Amino acid sequence: MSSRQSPEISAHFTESLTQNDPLLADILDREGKRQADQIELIASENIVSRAVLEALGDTITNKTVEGYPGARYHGGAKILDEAERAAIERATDLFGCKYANVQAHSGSQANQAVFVALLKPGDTVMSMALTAGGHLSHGAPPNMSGKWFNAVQYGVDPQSGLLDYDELERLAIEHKPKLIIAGGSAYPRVIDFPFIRSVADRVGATFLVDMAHFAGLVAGGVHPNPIPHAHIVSCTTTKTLRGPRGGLLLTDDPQLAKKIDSSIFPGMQGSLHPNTIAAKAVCLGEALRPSFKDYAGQVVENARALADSLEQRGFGICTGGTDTHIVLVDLKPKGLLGTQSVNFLEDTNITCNKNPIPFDPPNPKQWTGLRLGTAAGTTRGMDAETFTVIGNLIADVLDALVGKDEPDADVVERVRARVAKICQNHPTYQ
Ligand code: DSN
Repeated sequence: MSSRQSPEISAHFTESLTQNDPLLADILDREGKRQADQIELIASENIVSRAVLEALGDTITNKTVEGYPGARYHGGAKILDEAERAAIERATDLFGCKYANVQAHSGSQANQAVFVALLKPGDTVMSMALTAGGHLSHGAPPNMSGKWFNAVQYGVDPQSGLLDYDELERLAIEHKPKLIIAGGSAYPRVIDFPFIRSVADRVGATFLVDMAHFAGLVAGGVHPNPIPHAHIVSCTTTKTLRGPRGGLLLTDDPQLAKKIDSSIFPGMQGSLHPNTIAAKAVCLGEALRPSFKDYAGQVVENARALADSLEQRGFGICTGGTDTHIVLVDLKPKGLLGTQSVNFLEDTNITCNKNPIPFDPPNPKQWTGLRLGTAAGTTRGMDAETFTVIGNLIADVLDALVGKDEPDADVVERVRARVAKICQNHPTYQ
């Protein structure tokens, strides 16, 4: 039987993005090229597999569904149930826990769901301060978590830069928080989960570990797993886990699992994002493969090589090194600021972000740190030797900036050419 569809309807199903929307096609094309041509050092970024991209762009995105597998509010969900069950099963296998909720649209929403599940507005939570390496959604003043809850924040030791466990214990005893959160965005060291759990038990708090940054390292077996110590673990599937943008919540406790499920839906979210759920299942499947262990180990080895190379060139390295993919570079020994350093590095196609060094002023313009991460470069196959070269290229640009408004053009040109070569030697999707 021949189709009676109008040309317009037919085009809806057949037109490419380039035909349909040249403006957006061009923007996406240029962004793809930018990613291929730049060395990506933003610690929260990674480069997903083609398989994850395929799942993200799949027609499963058309499905609207609320509820949980086997108990949906909409029909036609049986196939999507299989995808969500696969994601749940893989998450629990990978992290060795009993329950997983895979529906959170982001890491921040995963954390918000814990707040909604366990707290009332005004309750006290305790977490690492943003300026010490914590996360916005853990009670930072400009965030809902800091506006609606009484957030007490611990920091790091001024000398070592390491988490100040004495302060954490003292504040917990003084303020009796209902929730204690560990984890953050810019803390490069392993956190003492058993100690914080013991403090939480003493004051009757629930212990949440946000492992958004290091989840892939836990999955790869190169970082301690918080699951045996925390009541709840949240994370993103982005970053070191190398998956789509979205959150996970994990626990061994059936009561907490029930509360988390109701808090995500109907407490906070409506329809889930089926394509993201499918892509989460794909990335979790990838992380279960033996090769992911090699990847995770290489991420940490590369971060240590990067930190060493910068330290040898006279930059400060917060905490003296790293246990993860994160290197927090203190620019104060060079008299530089984060913003100018990021901007000139971007001119050479090296991408990173400015960051406060603990005890920096709150104004981002005065931050004196750079946060670097090795997850994306390692995905492209860059090894420790390459990251030593990258550290020296960063140092070349920044040393050329010391005492000046901009680095010498010949230094920028030379570094840009070297970056181009590294990127060509480590191709991505093309
Ligand atoms: N928290 C932000 C970061 O670490 O860059 C985004 O996930």
